[in-house]
Amino acid sequence: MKAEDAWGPRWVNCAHPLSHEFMRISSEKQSLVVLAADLPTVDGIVELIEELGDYVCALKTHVDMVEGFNMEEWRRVVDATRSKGMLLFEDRKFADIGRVAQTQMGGLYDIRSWADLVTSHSVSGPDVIDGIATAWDEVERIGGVLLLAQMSSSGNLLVEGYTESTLDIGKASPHVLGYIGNGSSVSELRELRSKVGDGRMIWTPGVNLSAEEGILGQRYGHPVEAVLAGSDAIIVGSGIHKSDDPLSAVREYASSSWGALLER
Ligand code: 5BU
Repeated sequence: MKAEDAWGPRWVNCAHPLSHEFMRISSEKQSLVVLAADLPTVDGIVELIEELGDYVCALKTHVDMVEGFNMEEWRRVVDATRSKGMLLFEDRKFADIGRVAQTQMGGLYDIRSWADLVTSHSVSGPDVIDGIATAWDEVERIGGVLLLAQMSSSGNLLVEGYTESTLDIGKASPHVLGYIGNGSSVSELRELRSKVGDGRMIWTPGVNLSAEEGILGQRYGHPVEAVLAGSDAIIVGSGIHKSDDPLSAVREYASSSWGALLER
């Protein structure tokens, strides 16, 4: 199916080129799955990519979880991700002043050189986005920022007024591809979508086909309901990599999320 037919108004109204890249990949793979590869070794992550990559649109990493990190080893993750035709998404959650965020895009992990997408808080104001974008400019790469408008963790402080201010910051920047919306609450997601409109994406963690509650305050909702409420990507970690049969699990997340998009 052609991406523009599946995605309708989102295809027409999103401006960021990587949003179209994501929509194109999703239509090819018939999946809205972003895999949260929360594993401590490069070997483990590469294995996951090779086993599941055909059903995954973007690989979400926490690079600072990897034990004994070195860039040469990390290249294996980057290469495997590319060979499976996925975007690479570092869930860094930047939150500092612009200049420091710019520097943090380099350094040991050199996120600017391999990540297509990163997350950022908006708590420090809009300049954090410019800092991130400047770092991508330095290496002549295009990247997109997902701002945390909501979170899935219980008791988080991203209350309604904060969410609205975050959307104002996002609207003002061409680097903001979209927002993180809370998958554990259909009503919050619906509300978020009505405020965001069609011009930005909403990507959603806190979704699981079976678990109701995660560990340490993680909350879950159903991925199909999240997509029907306006989410464009389901971010799934343990629902897939902790499953007894990760391949069957990823297929199930892929087909149910894709079906929900078509229904929407
Ligand atoms: P899980 O195993 O599906 O619960 O993993 C969820 C992933 O999404 C994990 O990597 C978190 O860092 C990430 N996440 C989240 O769970 N909730 C949020 O609000 C944000 C990110 Br932002």
